[in-house]
Amino acid sequence: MLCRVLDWFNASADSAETARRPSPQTPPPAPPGGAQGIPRPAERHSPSLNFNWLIRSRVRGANTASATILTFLDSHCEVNTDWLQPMIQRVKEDHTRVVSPIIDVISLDNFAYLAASADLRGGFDWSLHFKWEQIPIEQKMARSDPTQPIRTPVIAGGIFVMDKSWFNHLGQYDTHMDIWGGENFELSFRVWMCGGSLEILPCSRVGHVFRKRHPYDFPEGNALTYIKNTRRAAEVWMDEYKQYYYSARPSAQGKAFGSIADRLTLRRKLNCKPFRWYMENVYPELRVPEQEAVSSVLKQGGLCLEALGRDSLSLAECRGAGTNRLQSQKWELVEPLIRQQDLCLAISAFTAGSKVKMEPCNSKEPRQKWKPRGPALQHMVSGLCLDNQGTNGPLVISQCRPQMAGQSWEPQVIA
Ligand SMILES: [Mn+2]
Repeated sequence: MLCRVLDWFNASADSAETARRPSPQTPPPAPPGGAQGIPRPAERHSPSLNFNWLIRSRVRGANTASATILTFLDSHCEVNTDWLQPMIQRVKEDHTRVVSPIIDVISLDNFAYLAASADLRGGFDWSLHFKWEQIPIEQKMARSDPTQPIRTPVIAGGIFVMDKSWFNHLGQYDTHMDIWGGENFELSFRVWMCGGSLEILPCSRVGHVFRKRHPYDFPEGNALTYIKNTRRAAEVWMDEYKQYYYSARPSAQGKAFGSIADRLTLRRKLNCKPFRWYMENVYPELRVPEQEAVSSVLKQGGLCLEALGRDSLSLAECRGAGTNRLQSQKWELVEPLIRQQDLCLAISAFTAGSKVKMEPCNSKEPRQKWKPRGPALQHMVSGLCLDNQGTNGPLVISQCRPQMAGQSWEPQVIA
């Protein structure tokens, strides 16, 4: 069954659509389209006259729909067997859920249907670029049943099921956004922060034709549209975190984005939570870019961790005080790195007992990634903890036992 509703809107939308060549494991973002089961508006809208026709057409479709649950789809998709019931069921149980199917890949070249991976969710980086990502390992381990819904920080685009009164209550769409792009962020932030939730339901599968090209390969006009739309999402919803969006996308600064007064009013009226809440509860995996470095000493017993060259890490008498602290005892904990000037704490191998040394910092290097675990410092990939072995012998990583003195590192900020 082809979902061919409002497809003349989308015929033009497609020329501006996101599009990497997808592999079945990592399908690219699905841009938006029309709403299903909705009569076509009587008059045709010319894109040159109505720049926001796509988003507006979705709102018009939603207003016209007589059902209590709305299903939004792109025109260039094909639904799979029994795709709709599982999503409707989830919304019936809780009307604040916004439910998306797994989006399979329909080949652009031959319309072949390729199953997408069933353990991906929607994520993004600070430039508000959508990406599919693996479910965090803890959530993956907690899944006892592959049919369980997958909580997702954002939805890919315009394919979802939502209660109509909830859609209206939450303010439909930001109709001052142009054409398409970025509205999935605005909707996703709004749903989470204003009391709802977003999920991908593995029992439901919808195929989608992804385009080959990336939106930023397109002429400037499309990039500007994307900037305007994401800027509106950032300005209305991201609070102080919008600074990271502007750092990641400096070209957005100073670009016009229209008035957001009505959306800010909506946010106040709905009493939505701050973006900090979203960061802490919905998407803690999104790392805040390098925080301002704070120098600390790492204390164990009465001694301080000291680095004298790359291969000489040891505990030594704490020397100096405040800003006069010995340079070799000053550390900056900027997750995931533990750094001293340009060198970072790194393991030499991933097995217990491996020595720890200093090497030039590289936040992408798995051997350099650490996180606090109680008083201990845990190497993120091996799961082992920084250990002095209680003998002030060479520093190694060993099985985490944070209560052991040799694994207790108390960072003390240097005033
Ligand atoms: Mn699409």
